[in-house]
Amino acid sequence: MCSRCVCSSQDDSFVKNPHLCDLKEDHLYHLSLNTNMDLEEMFSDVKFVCTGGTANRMRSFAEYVAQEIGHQFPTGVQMKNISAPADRYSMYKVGPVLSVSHGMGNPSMGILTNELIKLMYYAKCKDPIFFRIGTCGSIGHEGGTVIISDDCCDGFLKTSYTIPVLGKPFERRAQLDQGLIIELKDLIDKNDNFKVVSGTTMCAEDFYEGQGRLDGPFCKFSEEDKMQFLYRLSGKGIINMEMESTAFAALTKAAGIKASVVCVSLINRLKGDQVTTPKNVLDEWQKRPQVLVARYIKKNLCCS
Ligand code: R2B
Repeated sequence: MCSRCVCSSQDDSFVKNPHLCDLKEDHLYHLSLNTNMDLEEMFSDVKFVCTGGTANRMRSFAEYVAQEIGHQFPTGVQMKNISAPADRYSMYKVGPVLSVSHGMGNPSMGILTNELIKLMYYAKCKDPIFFRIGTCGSIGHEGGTVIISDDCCDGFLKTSYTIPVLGKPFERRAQLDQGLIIELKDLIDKNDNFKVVSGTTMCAEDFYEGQGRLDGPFCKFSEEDKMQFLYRLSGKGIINMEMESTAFAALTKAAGIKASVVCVSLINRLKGDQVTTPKNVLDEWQKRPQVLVARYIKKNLCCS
């Protein structure tokens, strides 16, 4: 049996792949980490894994969380992008918090989530909680509204994540932790300068036609078709659209890891397609999901 053996995979193991035993070493290539490193020493204290679209946002989240939890880096040590050599994702570690960029779309999110799950396994992390702190378009809520996904579906409105595997569709249920949603909602403060709502999230495979936008280079449907579609979604309890939730929810669920998706709406899609809000306002809005998730981390730090 190798030191990382998962042949005897207990049900509570994050990974469920006996082939991993055949690897002499495992390279988490996109994170620039491998099992020749002491991953346990480097990461076993991680309790919260926060992912978000862009490298800059996740760097500022790491700085913000450091402030919020009062994390001091040892003298002479600076927060650094651990995954910089791979030049794909950015990853920062602030005590028990990992802040990682996931790029855009399910394929990018899927690669990252697979490697993060293996990292949790190799590092022997205990009960980590994953968050996606993102942006989205909402259906019926104004820009700046924070949306907690209580379920997610794909563009065919199936509550699963389906990818072709060996030439055939392979489907996994995309499910988010319901308890975590309640805990996050409990952290809403009446003095917050933003609204928080929850509902189902549609995860599109595309930003333009895939989200019923009329402003892409190609479009074969009318404004009326688009509005009918948006109202159909709304009738099914779908309140926002983004592009990463199903991969994130399905893979974390398969690993037995609690996960939540908290996004800020950049636009009410019932009113248009283009995001025209000034950058400084968008920047302030993007901090809102971070505020809620940092509050959760702070509250649960002591008992984690
Ligand atoms: C929301 O914003 C990005 C597209 O602009 C994408 O990552 C998403 O899900």
